Formats: sequence, C-alpha cells, structure tokens
Amino acid sequence: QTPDQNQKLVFDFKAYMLEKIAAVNAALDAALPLRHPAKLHEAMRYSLLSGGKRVCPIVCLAACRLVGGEDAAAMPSACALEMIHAMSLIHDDLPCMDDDDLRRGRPSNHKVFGEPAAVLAGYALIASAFEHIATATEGVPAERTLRVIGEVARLIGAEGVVAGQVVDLRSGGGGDDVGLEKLEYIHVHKTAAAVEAAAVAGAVLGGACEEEIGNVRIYARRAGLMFQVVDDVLDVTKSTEELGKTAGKDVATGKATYPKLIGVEKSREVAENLKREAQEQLLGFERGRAAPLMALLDFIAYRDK
Ligand code: GRG
Repeated sequence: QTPDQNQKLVFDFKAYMLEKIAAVNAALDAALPLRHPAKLHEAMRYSLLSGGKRVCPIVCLAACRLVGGEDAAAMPSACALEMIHAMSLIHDDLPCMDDDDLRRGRPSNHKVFGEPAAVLAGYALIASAFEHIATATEGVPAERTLRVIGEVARLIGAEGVVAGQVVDLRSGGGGDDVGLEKLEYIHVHKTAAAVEAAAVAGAVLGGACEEEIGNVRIYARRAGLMFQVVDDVLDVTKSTEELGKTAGKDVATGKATYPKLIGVEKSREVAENLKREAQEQLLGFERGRAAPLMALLDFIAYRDK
C-alpha cells in the first residue's frame, strides 16, 4: 500500500468513527433521559455522556454490518455495552477499588456525587443496559435478542469482566506475584471480554451463523487483548523516567505491565501478533464489510492515548 492509500484509509476510518460516535452519543442521550430522581440520573449521565472512544459500541455496530445487518438492529446493544462500560469505570474508580479522583480529565463520579450515589448509579446503569437491550431492540427475531442478553451477562460477570477485576484486585493491582500468564488472564477478562460481548452481540443481531460468530469472537478476544498490551506500552513510553525499570512491577502504581515483564520491543511484537491473528478472523468476510473492523485494529494498535 502506498502512503497515499494508507492516509486515505486512516482518513476514511476517522470519518467513520466520528459518524458512529455521534450516532451512539445521540442514541445514549435519548436512551437515558433526565428523570426523577434527578441526582441519580445526573450521576448516570455524567459518566455515560462524558466522551470516551466508544470502542465497544463501534465494535458492536461494525460486527452487525460485517454479517450484513443494519446499524439500527445493533444500536440498543451498542448503547447497552457503553452503559456497562460507564458502570465499570464508575466502580473501578471508587476508593475500595482503584481509588481514582480523575476519569477522562474530569473528577471521577464519586468525587462529584459521593460514594453512595456513584455505587447506585453503577447498579442503575447495568440494569438500564439489560432493559434497553430487551425493550429497544427491534426488527430482529426475539431469540437473537435473548441470546445477546445471555452472552453479555456471561461475559461481564463471574466468567468475564468481574473475574478479571477480582484477580486484578487480589494481585494488589498487579503486584509482585503477577507473571505473564496472570497478566494475560486479567486483561482478557477485564477488557477483552467486554469487547467480545460487543462483537458477538453485533454479529448475532446481524444474523451471523455459528461459524461467523466464532470468527467474530476470536477477533474480539485478540483485539481486546491487543488494546491492553498497547495501553501498557503507552503507559511506559509516555513516562520516560519509568523506562529502564524492567522488574515487572511499576514502582509508582504497583501495577504489572507487559513492557515491565518482557520489555517494550517484545510487547510490540505481542501486539503485532495479536493484530495479525485478529485480521485472520476477518479474511472469510466480504472485504468492504470487514473494512471497519480491519481499520479498528490499526486504530487500536497505533493510537497515542
Ligand atoms: C461489569 C458487572 C460489572 C462489574 C464491573 C469495576 C469492575 C467490575 C471492573 C473494572 C473493569 C475495568 C475498569 C476495565 C478496564 C476497561 C478499560 C479498557 C478501560 C479504558 O477504556 P477506554 O480507553 O476508555 O476505552 P474511554 O474513556 O475511551 O471509554
């Protein structure tokens, strides 16, 4: 590919991302209007509508298109995935978890609304997510919607995101006893499982067959893990004074990362291999329909934040 063609691809994908992010934001705003009690809804909307890359919704919409479905079929699930993402960020920032005062450059939810309100906003967001999938999904056979509810619940719960968070917290946020295998377990469950839920939901709603769902599932697992490996590399390369510390533990945060376990270069190799494995899952699909998910891999791999 010439640099010009490459530029065009990046430019087109940016336009695609901006269009989808705008559509998702509008759908989220409509899905969760300001109701009584105002403080609860303000807390929910504060975290839901505060920007973010909207990776899961875009994966969900793109997976639906990949198999020939329309955005409308997947939009309620795309919104639900973002509600769940917002919920997990609110709870992750709580003093009993990561204890973060800032999220997306703004005070974290509990800093603005207080801990009880933040905990409850999280619960309400997760309930709203499932209500939204069940009541707002239209134009597809009901068994697809039912399957999506089951898949999403399984992948964010004790076999997925919650499992990853528990192992992460139990390891003191990735302390001394975290080797490569455990780090991969944490990333695969905390992050890749949510991407898998988004991708499988989109594919199921778009009418995918089992083989296609299998391809999409592996794509999402590889892409989700790659997201975290790249995140780890960015954490290290952004902070020059941390370079050279290769003990497998970030002294400042107590957090294990790929670069600290295997070095920056090997981490980049791991990310490239994951990207290739994800790409391979898309080869059997029509090229035009696979383009957004293909381009998303480059976006994840070469992003700078
Ligand atoms: C989901 C039932 C349920 C419970 C949640 C607190 C908790 C249990 C899990 C923590 C999960 C967590 C915070 C995972 C990290 C996910 C992640 C990759 C966050 C960063 O996502 P970006 O970079 O953020 O996509 P933006 O701001 O772009 O949305």
